[in-house]
Amino acid sequence: MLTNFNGMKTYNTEQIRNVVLMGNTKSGKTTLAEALMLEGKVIDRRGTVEAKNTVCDNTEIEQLYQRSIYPTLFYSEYGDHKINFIDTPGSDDFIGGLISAFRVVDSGVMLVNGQHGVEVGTEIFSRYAEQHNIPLLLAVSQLDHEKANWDSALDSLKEAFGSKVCPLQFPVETGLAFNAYVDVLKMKMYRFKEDGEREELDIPAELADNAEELQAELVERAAEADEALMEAFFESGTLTPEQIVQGLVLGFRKGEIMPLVIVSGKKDIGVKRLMELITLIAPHPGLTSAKTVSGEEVPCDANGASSLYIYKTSQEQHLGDIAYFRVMSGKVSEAMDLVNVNNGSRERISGLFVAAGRKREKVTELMAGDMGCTVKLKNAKSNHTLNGGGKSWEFEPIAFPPSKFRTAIKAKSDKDDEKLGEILNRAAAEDPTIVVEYSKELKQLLVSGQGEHHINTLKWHINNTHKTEVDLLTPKIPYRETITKMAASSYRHRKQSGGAGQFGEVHMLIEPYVEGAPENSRFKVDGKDLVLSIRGKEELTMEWGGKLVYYNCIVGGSIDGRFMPAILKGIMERMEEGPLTGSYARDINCYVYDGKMHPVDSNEISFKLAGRNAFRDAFKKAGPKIMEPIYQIEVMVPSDCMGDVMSDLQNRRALIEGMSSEKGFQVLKAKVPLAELHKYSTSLSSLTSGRASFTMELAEYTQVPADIQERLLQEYEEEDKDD
Ligand SMILES: Nc1nc2c(ncn2[C@@H]2O[C@H](COP(=O)(O)OP(=O)(O)OP(=O)(O)O)[C@@H](O)[C@H]2O)c(=O)[nH]1
Ligand SMILES: [Mg+2]
Repeated sequence: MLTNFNGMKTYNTEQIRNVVLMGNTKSGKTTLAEALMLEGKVIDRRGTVEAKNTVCDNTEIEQLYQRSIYPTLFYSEYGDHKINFIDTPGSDDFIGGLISAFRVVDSGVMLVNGQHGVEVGTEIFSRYAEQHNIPLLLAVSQLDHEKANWDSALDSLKEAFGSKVCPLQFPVETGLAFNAYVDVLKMKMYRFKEDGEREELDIPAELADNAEELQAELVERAAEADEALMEAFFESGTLTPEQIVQGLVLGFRKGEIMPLVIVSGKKDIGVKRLMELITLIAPHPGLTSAKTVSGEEVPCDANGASSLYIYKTSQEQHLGDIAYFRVMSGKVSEAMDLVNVNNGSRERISGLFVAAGRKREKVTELMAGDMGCTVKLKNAKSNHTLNGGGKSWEFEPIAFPPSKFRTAIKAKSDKDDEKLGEILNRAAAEDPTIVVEYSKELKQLLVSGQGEHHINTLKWHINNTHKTEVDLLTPKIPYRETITKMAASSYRHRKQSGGAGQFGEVHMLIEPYVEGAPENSRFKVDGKDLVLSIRGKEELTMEWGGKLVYYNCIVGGSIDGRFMPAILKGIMERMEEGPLTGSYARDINCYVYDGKMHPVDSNEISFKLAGRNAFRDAFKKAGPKIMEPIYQIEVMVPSDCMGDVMSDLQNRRALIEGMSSEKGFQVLKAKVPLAELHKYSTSLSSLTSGRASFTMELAEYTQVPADIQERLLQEYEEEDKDD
């Protein structure tokens, strides 16, 4: 059905365009992709999302949910050009696909649903595009929908992007009767018949004023893009069509103009024109260069050394791993030998393909700037660079946004533990926004991702593709323990059972460690002055943050020097398993200043235990407190949901730090304890019908409130009893 591939030409760099299709979920990207491929005769029939037969939503899970989850490479041909597109998911949960696409495209088409205008996805994704210097063409879709509203969609775009928005078209009518638009670059009207055939017509009199007004606006915007054009405009009062395009090209590439067009993928309206405009306005890859980790700029030049960059890998039955790449420099051809700079492995390009979803066509050569895929590489992952010509270029890795949702995961049956680890590692290699880690501290296997839906998709795969049952559990909170004041204690460990006994006695004093504070040697213990003479000092940085400073203040040989490391070992055991709740302890100065030995029974074990217990006792007397991780969060909320989001945050012990407004959204900054953030992305989504988004980052550790400390202490005691 979708196999009607025509013989593929080899396209030169200048004939190629690389474009990402992006936009809020359900804006119609995947549907538009079908129309783009039909126009380019890559397919001979359009599939639909509902019929589960589109090129881009080609996995079982995408068809199940009727939405895109992975970035999908496809191409179309227009005139002498080949346009490589990447259809991306519109849900924030799968943002990884869009971020990786940004690394290999040179421009983007942002679809905006004509029923809703700017949505949260439009807003978030355009911010990312700006960060990645990807210029955007705006395309209003679904104007054939009965609820479509062109005027309000246009207003919302102007509100979001200001004067950058530059309409090249407007619809004649919207809603069910939508079948025509006016193009103010061509100054023609285009009407589409039921069978998709396009008629070019003169602009009717009643639309002439509107068309002229928009054209005048367009001319001005084009003139502003360049001084020479501005002069030409002042001289003649207008610009020629070629000059307008020239201005559009310049303004677009500088990110100052966002041309606005109309498309309907479902009705195949404006699709050919969109391709034409892409070939006219969007930059070809030869105009770009890419940076390597060592800061070298590598121009995208077909005459350079061969180099390709893998931005995605996926797995298909019978085929194994497929690596999707962009040719960064030179030419890549079949049977070429390249070296993977990231791991030194030699790779042969045994099959070279262009791809439209799962449909691949074999080609012999791809030029700099083109995109394709290959199979059977030995050891290649996304972010890897493969070079020829003895080059050691390593292109900068894609920086993915930090995770927003974290859960603990466990195989239902213990025998599946190892298999689960393998599945997760593979999933993380295919989708780098999945982060897997085993927490020694929490004794849990944790997976993090961009949202609950993201993680549920992963769970679906584990269950369905890998036939492994798992449970998702609430992750434990990595509390920390520390002390607030000085305390001293002594502990005698003695054991006399049968043969050799055990004996060790340790006197110690602990106090809070404060970065940069002067060293203390005078203390008051039980009302008496205690002056320590510091003989040795060891400053240890804890793996989990914070310090332990271990002072040897033994005088007169009350404890032999050879036992000091054993005492430290005992203390470290309790640092690792804090005396209050078993969490990691941090930021303590510990002075060992006295003790006793037994000529026969003292050994390392005895001093380790004495040190361990003396530390525990001192800790409990030293105003101990439990610290919890606090995250800095930034929530982007549509103004009408602000109240609900605020009160929800207040129930989560949040400290609201500020609010600002940005392009029709409110940006809320707050500090929130991690313990209150479990499934926050899910709650936020339901409070705002998916119109909000947020980021979170560890900010600091602060003391938990007294009632919570009390509860945690009790819980630990109960647990201890169970043991
Ligand atoms: N009326 C109308 N409906 C459309 C049009 N394009 C897409 N749709 C419908 O809108 C829904 C979403 O379309 P998709 O193509 O899956 O949208 P998407 O942007 O790929 O969505 P995600 O993959 O979730 O990001 C489907 O039910 C389509 O049939 C259009 O031009 N007009
Ligand atoms: Mg889609």
